[in-house]
Amino acid sequence: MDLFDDLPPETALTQMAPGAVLLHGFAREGDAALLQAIETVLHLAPLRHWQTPGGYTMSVAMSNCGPLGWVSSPSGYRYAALDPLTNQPWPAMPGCLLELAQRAESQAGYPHFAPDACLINQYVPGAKLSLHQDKDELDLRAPIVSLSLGLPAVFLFGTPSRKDRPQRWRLVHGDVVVWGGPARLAFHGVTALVDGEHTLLGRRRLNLTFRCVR
Ligand code: MD3
Ligand code: FE
Repeated sequence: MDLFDDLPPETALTQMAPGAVLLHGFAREGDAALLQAIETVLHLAPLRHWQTPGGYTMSVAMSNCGPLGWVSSPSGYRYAALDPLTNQPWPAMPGCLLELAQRAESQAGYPHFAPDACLINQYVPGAKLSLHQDKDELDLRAPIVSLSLGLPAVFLFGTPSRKDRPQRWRLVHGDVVVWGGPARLAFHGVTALVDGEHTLLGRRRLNLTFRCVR
């Protein structure tokens, strides 16, 4: 049996590196419903700019849904069950988002997993994310699924060594990437968002990452 047997014909798939699979336009269909679900979450847990332990304010605005959320403060990063802004639990992960993440995972050839955190990143023109690793999740065997919506971004994708020069990939509206196996600890980042206008999202990009934290 071939991994690609049950793909709908319109799903193009690129292996970016061992363990990293790009599903081109996987979420384009139904994008308006996904966006509506995201906006409902953001109404309850507004986007905010975290302070970093290094004393900077991040240019990317962030929020979360699901049982755990990623939070940052001058004293460090962590996953937390309560939103420090509202002191309330993070909003539940909408069913359409969870289903999308799980479908993407099986399309990419990974077994099922149950993400307990979904980070929501918003980029406006000029916002960027410096090269980093995501390694605060307990089970590093579980892949991370990422969903890109809105303006295109240049994604930097390196190796587990910071010294290696990263590859550059353009991620566009509806792209979904599954990062697991040897790609899970790769250094990665996003270059400064170029201004533009997206028909559905306007002058911004949203990126959601689904993770197994505990
Ligand atoms: C590769 N977000 O939230 S998504 C992040 O576009 C983050 O907002 C970026 O990096 C964004 O931590 C990139 C793609 C991504 C996410 C996590 C990864 C790629 C990854 C973890 C390991 C390897
Ligand atoms: Fe990351």
